[in-house]
Amino acid sequence: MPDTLSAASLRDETAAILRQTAVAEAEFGGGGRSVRSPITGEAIASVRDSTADEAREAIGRAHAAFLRWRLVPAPRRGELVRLLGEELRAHKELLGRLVTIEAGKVVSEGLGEVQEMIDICDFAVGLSRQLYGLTLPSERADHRLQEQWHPAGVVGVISAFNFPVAVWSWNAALALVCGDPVVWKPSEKTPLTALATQAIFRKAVERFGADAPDGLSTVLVGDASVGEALVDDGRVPVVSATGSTRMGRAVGQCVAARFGRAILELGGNNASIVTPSADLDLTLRAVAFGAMGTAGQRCTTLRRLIVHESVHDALVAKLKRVYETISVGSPTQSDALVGPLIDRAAFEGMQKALDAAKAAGGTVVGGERVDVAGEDAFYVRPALVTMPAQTGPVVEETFAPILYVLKYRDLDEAVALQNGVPQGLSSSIFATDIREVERFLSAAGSDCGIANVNMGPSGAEIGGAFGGEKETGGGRESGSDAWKAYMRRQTNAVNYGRSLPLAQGVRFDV
Ligand code: UN1
Repeated sequence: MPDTLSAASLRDETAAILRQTAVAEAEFGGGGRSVRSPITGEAIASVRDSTADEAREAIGRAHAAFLRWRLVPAPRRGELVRLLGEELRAHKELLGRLVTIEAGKVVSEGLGEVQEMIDICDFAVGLSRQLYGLTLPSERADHRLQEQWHPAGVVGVISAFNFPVAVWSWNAALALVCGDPVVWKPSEKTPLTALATQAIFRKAVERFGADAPDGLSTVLVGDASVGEALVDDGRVPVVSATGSTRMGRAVGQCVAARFGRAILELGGNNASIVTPSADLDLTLRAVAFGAMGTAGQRCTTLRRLIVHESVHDALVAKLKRVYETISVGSPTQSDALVGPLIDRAAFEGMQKALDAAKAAGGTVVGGERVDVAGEDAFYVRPALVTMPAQTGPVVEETFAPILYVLKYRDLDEAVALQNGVPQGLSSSIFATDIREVERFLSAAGSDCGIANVNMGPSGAEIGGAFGGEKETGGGRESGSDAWKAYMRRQTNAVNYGRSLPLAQGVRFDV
């Protein structure tokens, strides 16, 4: 392994970043959980796990914070989020670098993740003056109907390694302006970026002043027992969970059993349809980013390419060349476009899926391990797999850079293939024929929460609602009116007259 990739330098750099963001020394050294950088696979810090009891105490503090924070005017709450956005701007390079070190993202994606946090803060600041309800006509004389949105309570956030900080910010920025404290359990694989984010949040709180109660934001590093404490606690009315469908099914059922609200953002098995009218050069570039960006480790990664038979062979030939030449390497040591997989399990999962694809008649290009930094780092050449049918691993989400290519004859068949998997997060069509585009976007088209045109399924902006249907869980986060999930709706009927007419003409004269 070259010296420049040694863990010592990554460990030193990590410690320097954490100190500069004012994370206490004790928080990242001497704990029982060792944190590894996927860049080299070696330990860069060790953190202490919270216990389930500590989690319950933290929820108690967050609930006490809620009782005060809900009374702070929403635009003033927005001021805290504005300051958070400012602190994130000031720390963009440092936090982006830490995302690269801890999650293995290439440099521009590490920075892009922090930009996404800044964007949602800006969005939430504006939102803090727009948490509006409706006024509705009443059927009764001298009556008025209205709805108001009130803070819901503590929001639990469970996030995954692949967007180690942005997903927290989608939830936290909205929750905070909505009047809700946040208790966050980050992925066990990426606690350091969470600790740094929390330290950055503390800076915003210090500048904000005394009306920010303690316990507005808490990070709980720990295993499933910490997640369970969040999920089971009646003082946490909203739980937002990002991760596998298996995890989400368990979380959703527990939260539902106590009549809490779960916002679930689970697996994706996203497809793009390439039609005969597609601009193939643009398609090629979009497919490359969609399928290989973030080393295939986005929920929105392009995993299935459904190509019209008239353009299939030409596009596959071009794609093969891109797959054979795409740069795979260390995100800190090169300007490679594809960084490492998160760990050995991810690599093994990828190999298993490729074996299953071959057994189902698939032809595989790529997929082999690339030695960049020794045996504890898992770099792979992305895999392009032409499949005879949508069977076997094609209907599952494998969190790795595998793109399955399928052939179709008419658009109905393509849409049926696109919709023919259990997941329903994101999708796209490449077409310049407006009829085909509109059919894809119609009620009989894509069944996903996101449906794009002439771009891949990944890389969403924060302004739209983010999430998907079916096994993706149905939750919506980020933009549009996703904020409503963080508040409780109250309908008010107000009688300003002297008589008491009853609705529906009911009479009850005493
Ligand atoms: C995820 O992979 O969990 O749309 C979220 C995108 C990003 C978010 C992905 N803005 O690809």
